Amino acid sequence: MSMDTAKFKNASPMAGTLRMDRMAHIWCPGCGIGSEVNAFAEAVKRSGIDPDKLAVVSGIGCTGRVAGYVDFDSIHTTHGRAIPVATGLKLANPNMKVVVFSGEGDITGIGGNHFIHAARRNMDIVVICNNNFTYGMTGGQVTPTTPHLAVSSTTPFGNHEYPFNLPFLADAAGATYIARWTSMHSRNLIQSIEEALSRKGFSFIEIVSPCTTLYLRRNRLGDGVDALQFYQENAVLKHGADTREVDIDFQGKIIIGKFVDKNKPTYSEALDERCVKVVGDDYELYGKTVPEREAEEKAEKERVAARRAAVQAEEEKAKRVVTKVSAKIPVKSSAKKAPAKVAKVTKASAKTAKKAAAKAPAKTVKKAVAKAPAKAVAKKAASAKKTAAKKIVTKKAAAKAPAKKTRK
Ligand SMILES: Cc1ncc(C[n+]2csc(CCOP(=O)(O)OP(=O)(O)O)c2C)c(N)n1
Ligand code: SF4
Ligand SMILES: [Mg+2]
Repeated sequence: MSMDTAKFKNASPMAGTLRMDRMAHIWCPGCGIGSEVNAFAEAVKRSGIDPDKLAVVSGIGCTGRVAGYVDFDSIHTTHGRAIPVATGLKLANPNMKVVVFSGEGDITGIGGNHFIHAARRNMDIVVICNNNFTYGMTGGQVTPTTPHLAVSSTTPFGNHEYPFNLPFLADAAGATYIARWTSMHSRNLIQSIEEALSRKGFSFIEIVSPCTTLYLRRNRLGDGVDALQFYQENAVLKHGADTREVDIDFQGKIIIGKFVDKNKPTYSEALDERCVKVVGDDYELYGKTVPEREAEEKAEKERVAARRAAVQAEEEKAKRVVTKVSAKIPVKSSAKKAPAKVAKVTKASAKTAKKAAAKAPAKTVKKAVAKAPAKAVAKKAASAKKTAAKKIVTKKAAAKAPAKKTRK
């Protein structure tokens, strides 16, 4: 790594939460995992959790690689075994916040049995599940969540199976916090992860996410931007929705929100309660009685709250600086005078751009739309159309002209 690259990486706002020395990452362009990891890192920062008391566990798969990019203690464990490893970590070190970040194949396919039992026990861990409807890393096979009729490498004629509805599965098994977002809903996702990190019990967050290379391409659903647009248009926010009614159909509406948030003794709390009843108040775990451990937990909670308040104060300060700077930026007098006209022109050019876009080759227009304002898009679309027309003429002429040479 050159000095400049190192400097650039260290200056990243994510330095300290993500391992900048390991960038660039392996995920494909448009894949949802990158933005989810960013949201996770941001949530950890805001939560006030001591990074030394946080562990991240991943299984195997594209999502499983998350463990290698976070700058916390982490384990990249075997396929389907992230939850049992996380359970072991939590039991051995109850003061640790333990997060599982893995794919739906890993967590609910090969690891499905561990998933339902950890939820049933209300194990005090956070499970973040990247649901991209496919086994991304191994070539796009069908998974337990692939929508009915979707194409995968093992269901080339459309999936004949019916998928799991993950929030319902988690709910039926006993999870005490259940939410679903898409990789487009970064703010909600940050908030939700922060909330899950601050509570006790089995928290499950599903993130619907595009696997651009295998799922989208095979189903002819466009690229990462198309997926985000689809999520924006088809996600329906319904906090408290009945988990029985949040199935995902192929290209249907996606119900998002926080569905479940309830209190129930965690596995360790229930164990303590039983043991105190049988052994008496002298019962100890790790050499400490229940009240001693509770006092420790309370003190840690106060430290986390103080750190969280400090982070919030920093953010507020940064916001004030931005507001002050933007207040100083002079506004052009022409922009001040004619807002109505500008709005009209923009509307008109958008219409022209839309018309042109409908006629010109899709790829070129998409690129232009992403980068340029409406007027420029119309121009680009028109020139793309001209080029396309030229090509057709050249092709026709070539077809008419006698072949000079025959290829051997
Ligand atoms: C015991 C075992 N079986 C199968 C595999 C092969 N394998 C590796 S990753 C993977 C699929 C992972 O899918 P998912 O969890 O959905 O993650 P994604 O790649 O989609 O993020 C499979 C089947 C393995 N590594 N170990
Ligand atoms: S194969 Fe799919 S899931 Fe894996 S990195 Fe690429 S887009 Fe993401
Ligand atoms: Mg997957």
